Amino acid sequence: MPEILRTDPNIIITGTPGVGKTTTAQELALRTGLHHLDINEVVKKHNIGETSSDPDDPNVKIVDEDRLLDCIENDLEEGGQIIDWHACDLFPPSLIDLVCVIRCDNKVLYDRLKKRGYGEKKLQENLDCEIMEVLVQEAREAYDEGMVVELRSEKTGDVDANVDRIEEWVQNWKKDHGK
Ligand code: DAT
Repeated sequence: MPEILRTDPNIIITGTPGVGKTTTAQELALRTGLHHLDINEVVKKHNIGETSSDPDDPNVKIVDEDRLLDCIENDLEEGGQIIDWHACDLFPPSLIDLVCVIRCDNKVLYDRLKKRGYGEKKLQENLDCEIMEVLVQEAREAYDEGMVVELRSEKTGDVDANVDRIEEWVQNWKKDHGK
């Protein structure tokens, strides 16, 4: 196995819009000191994607993936990035250490997306995405089985419990890699 030079791991937090990626990533960043790399913000900052014209939908739709990777490659090589995005298979596996797919019950997700002001069509598309386990499959196809974990985020306490788990994993990763 090639030696890993980064001193902190790179973690992907992915899942259907509304499942709780950003909430989890922000809390994890606070607790671990790792950097919350919000890909929506990167895309907007570098103007490398199409954003929705709907002000209630902060998610970026179509992204120039090559340019995105150019923008974040140095950060990934340095390590310690918590990548927050609703897609995951574009990030090179050699630069990724853990993939967390956040999951949410569809009734709960419906209420969250409704609160965000999503219209019926967009709401249904996202609920279908969650039911069909699109992100779980994408993650399992792109990364080694042992790197992918599913975490449910439905109740308030779930965020803390999930972050506890990932924080412990980060500590173990550092020990295992002599960091
Ligand atoms: P995402 O980044 O996946 O789009 P988010 O972190 O913005 O999702 O969360 C969507 C909404 O749901 C937001 O109002 C916070 C809330 N939320 C997320 N996880 C939760 C949980 N485990 N319990 C209660 N509310 C949660």
